[in-house]
Amino acid sequence: MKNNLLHILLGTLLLNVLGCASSEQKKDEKPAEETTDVMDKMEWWRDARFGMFVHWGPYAIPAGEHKGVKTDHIGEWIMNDLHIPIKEYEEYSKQFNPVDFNAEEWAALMKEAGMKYIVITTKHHDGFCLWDSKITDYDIMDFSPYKRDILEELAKACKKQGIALGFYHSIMDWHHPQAQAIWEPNYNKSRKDTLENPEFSQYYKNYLKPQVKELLTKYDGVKIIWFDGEWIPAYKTEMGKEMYQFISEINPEVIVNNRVDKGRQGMSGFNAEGVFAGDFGTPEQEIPDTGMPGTDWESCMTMNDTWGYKSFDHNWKSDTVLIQNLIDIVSKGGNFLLNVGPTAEGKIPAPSVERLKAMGKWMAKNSESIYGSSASPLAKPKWGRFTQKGDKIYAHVFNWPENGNLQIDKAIGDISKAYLLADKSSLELNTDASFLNVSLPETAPDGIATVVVLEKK
Ligand code: FHN
Repeated sequence: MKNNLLHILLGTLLLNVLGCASSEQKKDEKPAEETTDVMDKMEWWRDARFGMFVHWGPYAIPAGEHKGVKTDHIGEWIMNDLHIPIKEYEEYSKQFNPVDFNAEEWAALMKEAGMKYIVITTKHHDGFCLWDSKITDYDIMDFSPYKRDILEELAKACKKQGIALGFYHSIMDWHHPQAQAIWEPNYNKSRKDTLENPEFSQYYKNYLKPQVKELLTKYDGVKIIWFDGEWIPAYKTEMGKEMYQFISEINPEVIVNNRVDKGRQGMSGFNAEGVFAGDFGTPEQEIPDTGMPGTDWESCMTMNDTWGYKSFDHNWKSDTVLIQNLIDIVSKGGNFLLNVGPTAEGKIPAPSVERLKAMGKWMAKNSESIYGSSASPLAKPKWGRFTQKGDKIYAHVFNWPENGNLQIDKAIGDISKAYLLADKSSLELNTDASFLNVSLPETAPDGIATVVVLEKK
């Protein structure tokens, strides 16, 4: 994040106090100068702006329905929500055989959509691992009939397409006996009645950390570790700070989200007051109204209402909403991590593919206003959003003015020329007492978002 110098200083302080280092994120801090290597690791991520989130595991088999009961919650939570005992859920894991999975197709689709990175669930809360883990047999190689390392295939395909590789990893684990909480099926009830599994620290030390190390060392080019499930009471802030430091020692270039620690404030995803580890904030299913100046952040969002595949969730967001969400997020200085939930066979659902292709079509003409762009210098106009890069300000027009006159706040400063990004056709400019006015064509060349480039003098 941008206020990293301060973070490094605070991190060093923490190192002394806690015996561990941490790059942390604190709300409302002012950006500091960017001068160290630790900051540089964020550069590519800030330029990228758009990535794919993938939630995939055995929960794609029930696809939201178990023994005739449909869950009204998100698909990947079915084990917990419908109280499926471990042995019964394992039957799904034993059947998980995604014969149609094609890493090259996924990577090509990401590229076509204009996405620059992927974050895939290596293990979600159900505990099933999508790679050949040496630390457990509850994985795709040893437990399922598939016998192919999904992460390895994706790592290769993404490298070929220039897509950066990121791994989601759940701290909470409903399958591991030392991690389960008291409310979960199969919890050893003879233990003390507590919300915290008394053996959690062993799981942390002997399972969670070794798995993270395995993920970071087994695959080529891992750029992001994206934690989740950090809210469980047994996971402590000291563990989060130690985990952050552990990762930095293995590879200081790896970017870690703020859910490695305990600071996340609900769905807004930013850190509460205090000193917490993590390189960026993670608003979930929402876009902060005014962004978060001086802080790196990424909104993660579903295309329908579930992360993991649910056969009966058809509540898809439109192309317009998704494209405008991407622009809105970039105009506030954030990244967009857009989710797909592949089927049990390994296919990205057709409605997701259609939407990604539509986003790709828009990006093919307009990505200059997205990649490497930063937050708008001006407040949100009624007609759309601004982004900026170098001496250019990009006006994204969502609502085409009926009189063909785009009014821009004069606070924008001196503008020498204006043109449409998609075809470079130039636009007339004039200034009156209140506004800079740009004369637009009668009808919007792009009904979702037409980009007008405004070049500063
Ligand atoms: O419980 C998870 C949920 O299943 C999903 O993975 C999302 C993605 O950010 N995170 C959690 C809730 O915060």
